[in-house]
Amino acid sequence: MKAAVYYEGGKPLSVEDVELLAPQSRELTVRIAAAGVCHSDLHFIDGLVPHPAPAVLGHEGAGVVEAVGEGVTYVQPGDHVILSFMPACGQCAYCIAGRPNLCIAGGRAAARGTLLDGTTRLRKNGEAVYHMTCTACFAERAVVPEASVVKIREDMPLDRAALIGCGVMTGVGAAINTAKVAPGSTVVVIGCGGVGLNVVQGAALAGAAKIIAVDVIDRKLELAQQFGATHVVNSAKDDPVTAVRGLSPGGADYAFEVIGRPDTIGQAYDAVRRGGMAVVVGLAPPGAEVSIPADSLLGEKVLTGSSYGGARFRLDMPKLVELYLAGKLKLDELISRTYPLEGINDAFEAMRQGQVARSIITF
Ligand code: PAD
Ligand code: ZN
Repeated sequence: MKAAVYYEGGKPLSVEDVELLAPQSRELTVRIAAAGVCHSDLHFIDGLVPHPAPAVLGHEGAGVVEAVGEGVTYVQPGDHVILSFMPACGQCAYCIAGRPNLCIAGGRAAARGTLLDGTTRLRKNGEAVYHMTCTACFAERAVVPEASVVKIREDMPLDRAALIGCGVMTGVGAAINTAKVAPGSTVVVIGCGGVGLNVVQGAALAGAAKIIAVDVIDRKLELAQQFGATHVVNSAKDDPVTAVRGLSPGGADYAFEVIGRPDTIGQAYDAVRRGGMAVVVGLAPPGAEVSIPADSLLGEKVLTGSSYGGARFRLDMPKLVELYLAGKLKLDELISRTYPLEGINDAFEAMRQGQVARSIITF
């Protein structure tokens, strides 16, 4: 089958034939319908974050179950699924506590680039090829753990469903699950790309009164207004913290950093009021550090991260499908461009240049 293979950071992906083995116990094969292009993949491609290599990247996907391995009970061939990039084991303390986004076994598999059993189903010339986050969906097919799929309604378009697999769940979930944005509150979102736009729409869904979008590209700010932003700040021109304090004296109730940079994490923290909450969604490179004025902590500010929107996948993703089908969640507006797999490096270049909200690869 055709897949986009990552060989090393700093080099483009290589679209070539790789071999996909049959699913083993508690695994299944998904025929990928569409895969979203997320900045987390780009961090690996640009060499900012390491990944075992060679590997098939892609973690925002949806498709149709084609075959199931022994012991699979949750789905059968023909079922439509969204891939979850955290294969929650269901047995560790985090899973039991209702925080499967922090699953120990899933996190370990992702770090190794293997499936849950520590091995891979991808081969090139007989040699192992790694799977990003057990999903590896920049490929015509993927073998994934049963724990990596969320079954959805068959009338949900699969290209829209793919976006829920990362950007939408991460962004909307950061607002609704992690911050629990309260109706009437003031929210700042710094970085309005594919994920940040979903923080904006998550805050709007939660009933925020003021949503201040911050980006360095005017086109992103226009998009943010489409997704529910009430005010915009181009931080290449204006200091965002001063602008937020002008719009919301004392600071915002919540601020989200959706880029992955220490300086913008600092802006998010500075933009919230005493007792407010700053939420980091962006993935910073290993070793990056942020510092905050220690005395500000006595103002009871909260600085936290949000991983995968604090989601409980099989509960939250079908709800996002329902919201879309009810006309209450914007997904069509997110898809700026559609590329074939062969165009995947162009899709990442468009992301680097800030030209798109989201691009999808369709098969
Ligand atoms: P994207 O490239 O679509 O969006 C990034 C946005 O940030 C763009 O609109 C940029 O113009 C804007 N930007 C860049 N620099 C600045 C700056 N200095 N000030 C203001 N705006 C700026 O990326 P994305 O939305 O796909 O991903 C965003 C981050 O979220 C990225 O770090 C990714 O790895 C991370 C992520 N985290 C999770 C999670 O579970 N926490 C999941 C998915 C993605
Ligand atoms: Zn992602």
